Amino acid sequence: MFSECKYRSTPVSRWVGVWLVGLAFSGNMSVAQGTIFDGKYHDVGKVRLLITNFGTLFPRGSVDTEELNCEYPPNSGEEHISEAGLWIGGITPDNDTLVSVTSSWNPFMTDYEFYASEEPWDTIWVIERGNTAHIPYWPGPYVAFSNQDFVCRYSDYSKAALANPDHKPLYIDVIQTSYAWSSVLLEDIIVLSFYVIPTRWDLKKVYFTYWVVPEIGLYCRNLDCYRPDDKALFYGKLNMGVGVDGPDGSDGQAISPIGFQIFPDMADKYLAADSISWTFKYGDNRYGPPGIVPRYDSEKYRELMAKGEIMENQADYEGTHFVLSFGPYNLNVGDTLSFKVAVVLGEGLDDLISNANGLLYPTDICPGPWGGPGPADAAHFQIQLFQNFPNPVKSASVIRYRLSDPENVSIDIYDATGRRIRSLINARREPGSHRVLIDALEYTSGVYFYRLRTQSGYRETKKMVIIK
Ligand SMILES: [Ca+2]
Ligand SMILES: [Ca+2]
Ligand SMILES: [Ca+2]
Repeated sequence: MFSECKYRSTPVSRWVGVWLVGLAFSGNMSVAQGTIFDGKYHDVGKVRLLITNFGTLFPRGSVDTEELNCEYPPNSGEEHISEAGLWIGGITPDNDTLVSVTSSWNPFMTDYEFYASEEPWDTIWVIERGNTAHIPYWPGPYVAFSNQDFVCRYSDYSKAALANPDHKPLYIDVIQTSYAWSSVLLEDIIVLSFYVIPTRWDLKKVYFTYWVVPEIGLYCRNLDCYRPDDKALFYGKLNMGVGVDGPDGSDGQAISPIGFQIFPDMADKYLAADSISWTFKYGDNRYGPPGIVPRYDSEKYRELMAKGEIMENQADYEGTHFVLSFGPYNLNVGDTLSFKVAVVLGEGLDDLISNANGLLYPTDICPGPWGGPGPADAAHFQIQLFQNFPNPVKSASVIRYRLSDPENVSIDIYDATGRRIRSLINARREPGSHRVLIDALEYTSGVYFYRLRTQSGYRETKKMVIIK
């Protein structure tokens, strides 16, 4: 339906406007009136990756496009992504189990659940290193972190999303930033950061999933020619699912597989892997579009949890899609949960893994998004002590807290009788998010309390349970 559009003629912002025209062709103009669909390419490193302002790595409706969604290396003509995006599931105060899905295509044209608002600025912002932007929903000036930062926002309750008759929203905002670098160290990687913000309800048992349909190989107009010979592998220590192209097929054998690493920010990076599950060929129909497979929210929610399993690697090159999930968290209004997804490529699987390994110690090469206070924290700028995760504690756990100003803070541990048994910190800290590690080896099994105290007079106590 988009064959008359010539995308190649204009750089970065080529799809603004074009997609509005496309909507008219799709007959959906009334649904999304005023919403501007935006798609831009990260193109400063070796990965040329499409980002959209509704959360997918695939352009809406443009199955006929001649553009690649993720080309690597440059000018190779090798495609790596058919589609990818988010599922976010949780339980509302009314005990509805809902999943909101970023989607870009399905045969019924009804399942879009995230859209930008109708504000004219709710497109993809492009900010280059050294530059600052004033983005209406960003707390304070946005300062670019990478050579090419993209920032956008989408919601599952925006006017266009609510126009979808099949959709019941969780009422969440997602602010998405993505980063691309031109330096040799990071040119094979794009990092996406997601800040998930509940706006109406305190949500229980919230799971987060990144879904991926890798279709890897020399690009061909007929999608079926490279669909059938890919498979998926999981690298648990790297929090990474990888799509690999088989040696056969009319698409040749791609130079690079494609890896997706998921990093929950709420937990310590080493604990995060414990909460991550992985499955491939989710749902009953392995070729169905992720927006509708599985069809119902309750089924999607089960797949979000992936039944708590880490699946075996896929044995055969027969086509694949996979999900990386983590959770659950109770996410209250006023909380922001953030996590990152790194899209990693390389000159072959060994090089890809080497690139992904670099990100396990990201502060060496990649300060900022991993190490520092998150911007969404600043959006809810208040002192707060969070429930330790995981809890109960079997081996290790993380206590996270947040400060609004630089000040002296202490966190002490008390036993069930109220006796102070340990001081975790007593030091000056900067504004933003901080973490303290709990090692269960240092405690006997039982109930404990931890108390945050600040110089400014803030006090908060929470309970944790050690079970060994
Ligand atoms: Ca839904
Ligand atoms: Ca293939
Ligand atoms: Ca192949």
